[in-house]
Amino acid sequence: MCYHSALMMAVDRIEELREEALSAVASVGSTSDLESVRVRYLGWNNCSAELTEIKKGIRDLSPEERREVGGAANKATKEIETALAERREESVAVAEREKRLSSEAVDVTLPGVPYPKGSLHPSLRVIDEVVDFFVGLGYRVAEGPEVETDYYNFTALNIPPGHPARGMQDTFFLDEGLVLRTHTSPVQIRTMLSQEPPVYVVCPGRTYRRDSDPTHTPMFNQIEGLAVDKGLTLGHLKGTLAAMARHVFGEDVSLRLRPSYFQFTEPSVEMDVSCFVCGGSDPNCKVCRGAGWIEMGGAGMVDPAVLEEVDYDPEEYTGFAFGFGPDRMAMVKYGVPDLRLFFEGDLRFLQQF
Ligand code: FA5
Repeated sequence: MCYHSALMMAVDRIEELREEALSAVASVGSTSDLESVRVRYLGWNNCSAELTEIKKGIRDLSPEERREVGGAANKATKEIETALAERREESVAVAEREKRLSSEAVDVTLPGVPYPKGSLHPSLRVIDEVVDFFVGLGYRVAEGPEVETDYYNFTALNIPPGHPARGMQDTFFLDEGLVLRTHTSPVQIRTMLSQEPPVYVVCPGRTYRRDSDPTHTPMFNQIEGLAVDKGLTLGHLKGTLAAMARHVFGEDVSLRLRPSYFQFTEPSVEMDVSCFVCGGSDPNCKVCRGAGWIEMGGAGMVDPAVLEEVDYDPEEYTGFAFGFGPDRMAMVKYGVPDLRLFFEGDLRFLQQF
């Protein structure tokens, strides 16, 4: 064999071994297989590999042959070592990732963390029932601001500055001319100023007075109602309120109107419902305390002075208005002895409803 073909065979064989080794490295599936490939192609201790054998034979070659075969063998060895190192790193990274995945695994079959379920506040339940009733009759829901001007809260309701009726509602005064509204009646004025009659609105909302005892809290809810139309009478007021009381307290209750006084209604009445617990038969009844009647709120025919204030013609239109305390209604309905419990935010109390 001539010098050139022997040299070419050795170089070709090195190239073959390099390719074989690289594809073996690329296809191994475990670190132990990787080690076998290394031993097979690069040898280990006494275990010689073909490439190492070729390298050993280099010393018997002429200087030119040595350079060529040695260069090819060193290059192949380096490439195989690099490929082996890369695969080893890869497999370490894969192993680490697998370890992390299994240690951080989430058991999707475990039950979730339950969120505590809330319940409707007793006052809100009554407000919803009353509002639903009036919406069913065709009333619209109207709202107004809790920080109110003196004009809407008092003056427009026929309670001018200095009038003794202002003293009946212990007021929280804010800046000049502003108050925390003491009732929802200012919404009557805002509604009438914003539209022409006929008016049928129901206005739930928070109100404020400097009060605190078992039946009075500084913040409480009211529900106002206002109807202005041609030919409305006290009879319409009584019929409407009686139907509302039956809706909230049950079919057997009846309504009683007592003469009263409000600066913005004339005549004015106080409305009571018959006791739905004892019907007046139990002198020791916890709800009506033997009276047979439970007070619900104030009402009356809209005073002509108020209609004039909002530019409605009192000769053409009449109206009735009413204002209940839904917190007091809830107290009676659910038998709660102290109104202050409603606003302390104690979950043990609120979860009972
Ligand atoms: C008024 O506030 C009138 N605006 C009601 C009204 C409207 C009359 C329309 C005529 C026409 P009074 O001050 O009586 O009225 O309050 C009405 C209801 O609010 C009371 O019956 C009571 O149920 C409730 N209330 C009043 N003050 C408190 C308080 N501090 N805590 C809880 N409820 C209260």
